[in-house]
Amino acid sequence: MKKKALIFGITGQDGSYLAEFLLKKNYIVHGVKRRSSSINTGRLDHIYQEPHVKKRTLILHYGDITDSLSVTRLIKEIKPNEIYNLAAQSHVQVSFESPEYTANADALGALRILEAIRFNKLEKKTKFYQAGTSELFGLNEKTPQNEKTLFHPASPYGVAKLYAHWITINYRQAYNIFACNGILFNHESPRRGETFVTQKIIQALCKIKLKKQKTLYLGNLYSKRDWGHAKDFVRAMWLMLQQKKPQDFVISTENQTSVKNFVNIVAKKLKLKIKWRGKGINEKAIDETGKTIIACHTSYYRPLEVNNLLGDSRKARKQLKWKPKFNLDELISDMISSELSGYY
Ligand code: NAP
Ligand code: F7E
Repeated sequence: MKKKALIFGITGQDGSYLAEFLLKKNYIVHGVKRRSSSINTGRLDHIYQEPHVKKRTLILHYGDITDSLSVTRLIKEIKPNEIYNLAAQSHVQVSFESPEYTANADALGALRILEAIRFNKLEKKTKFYQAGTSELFGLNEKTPQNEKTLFHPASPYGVAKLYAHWITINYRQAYNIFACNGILFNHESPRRGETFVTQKIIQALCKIKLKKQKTLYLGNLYSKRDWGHAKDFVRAMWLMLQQKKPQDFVISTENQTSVKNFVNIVAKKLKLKIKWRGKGINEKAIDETGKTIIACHTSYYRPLEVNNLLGDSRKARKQLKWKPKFNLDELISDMISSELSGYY
C-alpha cells in the first residue's frame, strides 16, 4: 500500500518541492489549495494531474486552514499517514499589517489540524509536521541558535508561530500524537515569493542588468540571515517524520550573510559594478556611470527588526543524518539562472 501524505500549503514554495519529493518516494500526495481569483497553482503545473486521470498520485482539494470544517472533513476522508502543515501567512512584514489574520492562520491553523487528528481518532495512524521558524528566536541575538535557545519572537508572525510550536508539543505530550516541529531558518529557491528579500534582489538586479528597471528599493541592509535552499529543507521535514520518536529539530546551513552582502554577491555574478555611498536611510549603490541603482526606502523597514539569525543544526545533522547539498553561492546561481531563463 502506498503511503498517503496531506500537505496544507502545497501551492507555496516549500509545498511544491515537498510534493515533488514525496511523489518520487512513491507517496500518494493530497494537497490543499485555497480558492483565489487568479490561478495559484503555478508552482505545481509540471506535476499537476487533471481529475480525469486514472490512479492519480497528486490530488488537490479546496480548503482553508482558517476553516475548521474543511480541515476536519479532509482529514476524515483522506486518513493520511503524514500531514505537513506548511500553510501560513508567511510574510513577517505583512504580519504587522494583518496581525489577526496571521494569528488565525499561523497559530490556530496548527491547532485545527491537531484537533482534527484527535477528533477523527487518527492519533496512532497520522504523523504531523509543523513548519516552525527561526523567527521564534527573534530578539534573542545570541548566536548560533539551536533547539535549546530561548525564544523571543519579534512580530505577529513569530508570536503566532510560537503558539503553533507549543500546541504541537502539547498534543504530542497529551495525546501521544507523532508530532514534530521543524525550526527552519530562511530557505529560498527559484520558486521563492517575489516580495521576500532574496528573490526581490535577484529579480530587480536581473532587470536592471537587462535595462528593464532603473532602481531597486530596500529596507534594512544590515540584518543577517542563514539562507539555505528549499530543496534541502523539505528533505529534512520528511526525515523528521521517519524517526522512531517525534522530536523538534533546527534546520540551517550554519552560515550567515547580511542583506548587503547578498546584494554584492548577486551584483558580482551579474557583472554589475556597484559602489556603496552614504549611511542609514541615505545609503545607496551607484553603477559605473554614477546612476543610483539601489536605494533605501522607509516603507521596507519593519516596526521591529530581527537582526541576527544563525542556526546550529548539529542535532539534525547527527540524528537525521541531514546536511544541505546547496551552499549560498549555488543557491544564488540557481535563482539567477532560473530568473534569466524565465522559468520556474
Ligand atoms: P509560502 O510560499 O508563502 O507558502 C505558504 C502556503 O500557505 C501557500 O500555499 C499559501 O497558499 C498557503 N496558505 C496561506 N494561507 C492559507 C490559508 N488560510 N489556508 C490554506 N493555505 C494557506 O511559504 P513557504 O516559504 O513555502 O513556507 C512554508 C511554511 O514554512 C510556512 O508556514 C512558513 O511560515 C514556514 N517557514 C518558511 C521559511 C522560509 O524561509 N521559506 C522558514 C521557516 C518557516 P497561496 O498559494 O494560495 O497563497
Ligand atoms: O526578510 C530585510 C528584512 O522578508 C529578510 C520568511 O520565509 O524567513 C522569512 O522571513 C531580511 C529582513 O524574510 C527588504 O528586514 C531588507 O531582515 O526575506 P525576508 P524574513 O523576514 O527573514 C523566516 C525564517 C520565515 O519563517 C518567514 O516565513 O531582509 N529586508 N529590505 C527586506 N525584506 C523584504 N522582504 N523586502 C525588502 O525590501
